Amino acid sequence: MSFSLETWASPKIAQLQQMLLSSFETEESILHQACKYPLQTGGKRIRPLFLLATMEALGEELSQDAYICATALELIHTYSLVHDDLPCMDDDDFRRGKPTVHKIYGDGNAVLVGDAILTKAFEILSQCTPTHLPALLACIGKAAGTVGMIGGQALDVGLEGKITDLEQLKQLHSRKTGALICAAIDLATILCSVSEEKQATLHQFGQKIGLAFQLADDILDAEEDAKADGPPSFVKFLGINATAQQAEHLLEESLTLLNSLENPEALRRLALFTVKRDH
Ligand code: GRG
Repeated sequence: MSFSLETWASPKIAQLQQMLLSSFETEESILHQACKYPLQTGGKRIRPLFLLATMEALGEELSQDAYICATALELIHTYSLVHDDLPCMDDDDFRRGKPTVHKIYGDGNAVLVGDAILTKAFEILSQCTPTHLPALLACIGKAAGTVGMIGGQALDVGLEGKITDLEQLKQLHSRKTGALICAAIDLATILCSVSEEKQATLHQFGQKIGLAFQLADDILDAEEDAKADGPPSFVKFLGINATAQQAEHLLEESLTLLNSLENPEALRRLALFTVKRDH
């Protein structure tokens, strides 16, 4: 029987959704309602799915710890979107076709919502079994922090100066977008206690597919990004065809890194989706 990514992913997304929302259901309040809003507007859940697919590729059961880490990652991704949409950052009125958090609750409250969702990620992580907890915390903190997502965003807003070459652009996106995707793979290798060699190979996979995700994103946003006053993007630096070629190349390289894994079908299909997606 042929493998369907949708059939594979949908029960996992349902379980994740329940965990994402239950963290804000301990009491009824407008703050909790506002925190649940960006968790209820859809989203591909690609980071959690990468984590779960990597565990499966390594031949491991999807444990409660796996779902806890997957939930924490999605919470961090969600907070970054809430803050990124604010008028002081990207100033977006809509995300996933729905009004952004600040459009509904106001700018200050959207800052609080982002902060609360980020903080919840670490509260939830604390429920992991203690064995791997220090390594899991270090991994997720680093990926979300100054040498990861926030560092990438700082480069994007020009804090360190203008992005003038392709290497700088790669660094920006490897941090801003790639780091959290790579963390999904790294977290799975920590949970599965794999050898250093396997960890390094899968980390390389994560770096390549994380960057490929951004190249695909730039192609999807090509019209917007190509504008002279648009954000620094691969399409702007390379043109659309070369960007697509680079994405394809990264995909091929990343797929070869999965060859020795026990059960890599879902991970392979997720990598393909990352580059070939239409949303
Ligand atoms: C504000 C701290 C802070 C960080 C913001 C990740 C980020 C840094 C901003 C998001 C803006 C953006 C559109 C980045 C490009 C790639 C990206 C992360 C797209 C959104 O991720 P998807 O496609 O979103 O996984 P869904 O909606 O599927 O969850």
